[in-house]
Amino acid sequence: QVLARELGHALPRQQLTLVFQPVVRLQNSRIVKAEALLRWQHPTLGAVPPGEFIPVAERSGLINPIGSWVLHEACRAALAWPELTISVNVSAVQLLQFEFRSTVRDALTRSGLPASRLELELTETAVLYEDERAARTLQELRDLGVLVSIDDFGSGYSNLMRLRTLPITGVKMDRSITADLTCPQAGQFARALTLAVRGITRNLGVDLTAEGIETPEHLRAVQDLGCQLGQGYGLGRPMTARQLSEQLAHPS
Ligand code: G
Ligand code: G
Ligand code: MN
Ligand code: NA
Repeated sequence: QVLARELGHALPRQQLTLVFQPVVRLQNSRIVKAEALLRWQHPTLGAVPPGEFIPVAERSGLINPIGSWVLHEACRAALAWPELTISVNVSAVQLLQFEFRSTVRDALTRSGLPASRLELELTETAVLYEDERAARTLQELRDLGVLVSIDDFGSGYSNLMRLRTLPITGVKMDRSITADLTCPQAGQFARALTLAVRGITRNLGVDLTAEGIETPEHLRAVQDLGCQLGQGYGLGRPMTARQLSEQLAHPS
């Protein structure tokens, strides 16, 4: 309740900010995308993790104004990085909202960002449940020209057939699978799963991103399994827009 009340003031009081985490092409270590991640700094509660306040925002409906702000801010920030695609997380509540498509169109028009440089990340559960409606909504978004990826794939009830029927442009494999790759017990299954998803995404002509790359061993494993893109603390932490600009100017 405290969170819900305080979250209602977060936007007008300018307590929300975005950080950006690089997504890297594994072949050449180049940054090709940045994922926008929301942060809430409250004067007395401190930094509230998104894992805590996003569900509150979803239940209260605040996710819609907040999500709209995120889209506008992310598109605006992306203007500074002409070579990058900007990825924005979208929750099921937003996706199923009637105005969502016009919110996206608005963010593009007002920022001037080309639609092809915006990627929306939808979690599996958001798009895999409400079949017909979700597929139609996704197609409408694709018609705007934006990219659409399934986020956290492999963390829930993954449906491989849905990958074929949904109009998506990418799959982001959940970090739990990357973590399993270097585990003695779980490793074998995780490798088989990664190869299967790699085969399917290649067949569909969509991107595959391995999430949660934390160690050189993770990096090696996902490269060996043919993942094109990678993301994780080992490749780049979430950072401010200024820090990302610096990193792009001076790749280390
Ligand atoms: O940044 P962090 O790892 O703490 O994020 C935790 C969760 O919050 C992740 O599932 C992430 O996708 C989600 N998240 C972060 N930023 C946003 C946002 O702007 N909108 C939505 N809907 N979810 C977000
Ligand atoms: O659900 P989604 O994939 O959007 O969640 C993104 C969240 O994952 C971000 O909050 C980000 O901070 C976190 N994250 C990014 N890279 C790593 C990583 O290598 N390890 C862990 N544990 N979390 C990560
Ligand atoms: Mn994400
Ligand atoms: Na994810």
